[in-house]
Amino acid sequence: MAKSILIIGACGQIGTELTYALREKYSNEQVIASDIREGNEALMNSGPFEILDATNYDALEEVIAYYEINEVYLMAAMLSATAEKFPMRAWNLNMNSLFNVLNLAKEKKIDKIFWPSSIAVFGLNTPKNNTPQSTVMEPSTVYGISKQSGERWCNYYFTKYGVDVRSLRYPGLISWKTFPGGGTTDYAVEIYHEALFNKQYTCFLDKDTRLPMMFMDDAIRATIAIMESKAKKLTIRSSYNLGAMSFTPAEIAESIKTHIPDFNINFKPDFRQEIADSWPSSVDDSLAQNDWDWSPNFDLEKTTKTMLKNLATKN
Ligand code: AKB
Repeated sequence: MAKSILIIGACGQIGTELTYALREKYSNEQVIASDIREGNEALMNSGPFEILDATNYDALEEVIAYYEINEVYLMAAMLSATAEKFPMRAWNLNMNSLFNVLNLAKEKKIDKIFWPSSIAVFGLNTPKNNTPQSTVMEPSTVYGISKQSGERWCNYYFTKYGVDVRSLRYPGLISWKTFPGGGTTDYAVEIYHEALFNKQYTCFLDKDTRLPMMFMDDAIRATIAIMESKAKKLTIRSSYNLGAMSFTPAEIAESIKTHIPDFNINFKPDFRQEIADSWPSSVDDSLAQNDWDWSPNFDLEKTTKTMLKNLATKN
């Protein structure tokens, strides 16, 4: 049977670029985009789209049957900063959507699932530098708790029911096509927009807050790579650590200043500082490197150059 892919949360920061990438790789008709609301014009015009609430099992089952879907990428989630404001809504969205997809796979209505986890699964007692794949995990945010629980459920469904679920612990993701929404690492996208158009940015994290980050092209490449890996190569069915670069707000500002010398940054940490302080500074992704040959293409310098160039021509 030809591959038929459903992307849930296709209008978000990752979903948008994943939809474009998968449509390019396969065909527009083979990749069904879905979200709770419509996305930008380019996405809406690039292939089939369904309004879909992933917490509604029946609606999800209907779309899967109609398009004869065999692979699902579940990208809908409430991110760390917003989830702190709406804990129960975040828990319901992040967990129920995952259970719906896992149960559809358990009932053999789909063959393969991608579900994103995050560096938010770690907490204050986790080793901060080069954080191992398996270590202390005591997340202190609603989002982190939902991602850690989700990882355990993914592993459980794989072990008990043979569900082919694959997952990555994304670091902060930097992109120019779509804004992130409600995350703690969003500053690393905002800063490029503000530097380019206002030459001034007030950062909501402190200047020395070092976090793992990744350019979106690398994240999309990793996502497709793990989905295309042979099942027998995958030794982790909870979620893989995934790394590319780590930097502080002061360092990204310096990198921007090499292109925009009169850019000025100041720092006014808010409630997101506490979230960032509980996360790793860098992660050890050697299992991803060994199991499915992961290696990133973008460092901070290349990210800055690409972001500024594309934002300048886009607007
Ligand atoms: C967030 O900041 O909440 C996300 C993440 C690191 O998972 N970008």
